[in-house]
Amino acid sequence: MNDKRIEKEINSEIKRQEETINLIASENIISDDVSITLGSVLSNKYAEGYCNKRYYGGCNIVDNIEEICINRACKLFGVSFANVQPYSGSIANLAVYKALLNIGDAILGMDLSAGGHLTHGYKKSISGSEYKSYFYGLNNNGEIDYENVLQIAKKVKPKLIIAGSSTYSKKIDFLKFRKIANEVGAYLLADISHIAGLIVAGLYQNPCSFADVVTSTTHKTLRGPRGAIILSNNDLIMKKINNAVFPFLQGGPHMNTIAAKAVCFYEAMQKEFIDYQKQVVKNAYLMCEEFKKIGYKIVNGGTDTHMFTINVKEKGVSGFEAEKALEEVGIIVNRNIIFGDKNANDVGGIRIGTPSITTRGFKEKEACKIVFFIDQVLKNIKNDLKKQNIKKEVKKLLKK
Ligand code: DSN
Repeated sequence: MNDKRIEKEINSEIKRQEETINLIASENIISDDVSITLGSVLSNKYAEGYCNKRYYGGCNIVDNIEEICINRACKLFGVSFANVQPYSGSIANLAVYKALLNIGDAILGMDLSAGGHLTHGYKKSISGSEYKSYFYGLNNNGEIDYENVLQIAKKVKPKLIIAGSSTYSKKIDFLKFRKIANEVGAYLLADISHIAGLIVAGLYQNPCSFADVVTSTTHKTLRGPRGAIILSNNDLIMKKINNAVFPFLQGGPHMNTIAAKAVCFYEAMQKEFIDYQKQVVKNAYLMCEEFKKIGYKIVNGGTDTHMFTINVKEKGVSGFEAEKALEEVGIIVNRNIIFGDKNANDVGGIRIGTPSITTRGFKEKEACKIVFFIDQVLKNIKNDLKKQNIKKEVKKLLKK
């Protein structure tokens, strides 16, 4: 590479990823095939528009690629229509709002502090500034209280209800959400960004037959490139969504990413992918149960998925302190707002996810060791010598 400065940074990032245990629930490690596709000549091509209706010449090959990608997405999730162009999950959600709502319409999503996403109505996001956003939270057990969601929905009469979360580790009952949406005459959007891989593997209810629209990113449990998709069985809704994605929100689709999404979907159709997802869930469950055994409180009471959030505030440590101290020993997590936190800059949880370590081949034994390391760090947050020793242990585990 001629650009030595960027080459150096990339090499440092390779080393950082190799030498740390990554527990960020929304990250994963792409395959070489996805990586090669992302860096391919497809990056050179402009293709504004949709298959066979482009605003540029020379699109016959990328038309094939987008068609393959759409067909695979439809097959994988069991839907009739897919838009594979969204650059990100945020854009995918905005496209749904643009397609189904008028500015000022009411939407109902999960509260940010309960695990909702910024694009589910947070006031500082366009989803909260342009639409009238209302929220449902969790009950005292940290679970979704569907009766309460229904009561709120009856009161605020949303035009759209969003079922989905960035941290909720128990299973969401999408059918119950459908019934609530029916009762109040709302559209139902299922945002499956975190759990898409689990759904494909049959480990989580597939909302595609209940929700009017489903959005997902492709880079979390699905283990593909950064980007998103929008799925639906409704022809009319999908036409509006296509117009919302292009030309309303986006310009030229990133054809290299669309091809990489197609490769990701191919990989997700293989048997090994199901085995991988089973191990992801097994590792998360085991780690979560280990944390419980040694006295940690799990925010949603447990996990049925690839992630969970532990309450570190109860142990006298802030989320920020925990994140920082764990990074010092080579364990990467993200601090997380938990119910009852008053200030987003001083949060009491850390979120732990297993997609990345499982791609690396970690199983039960390694998962248990990681819990032990985390507990030791949190108990010795100010003890540098102890942390140095744990860092050595982390390195040893990564070398195996
Ligand atoms: N940033 C993603 C996550 O970490 O869950 C959501 O956008």
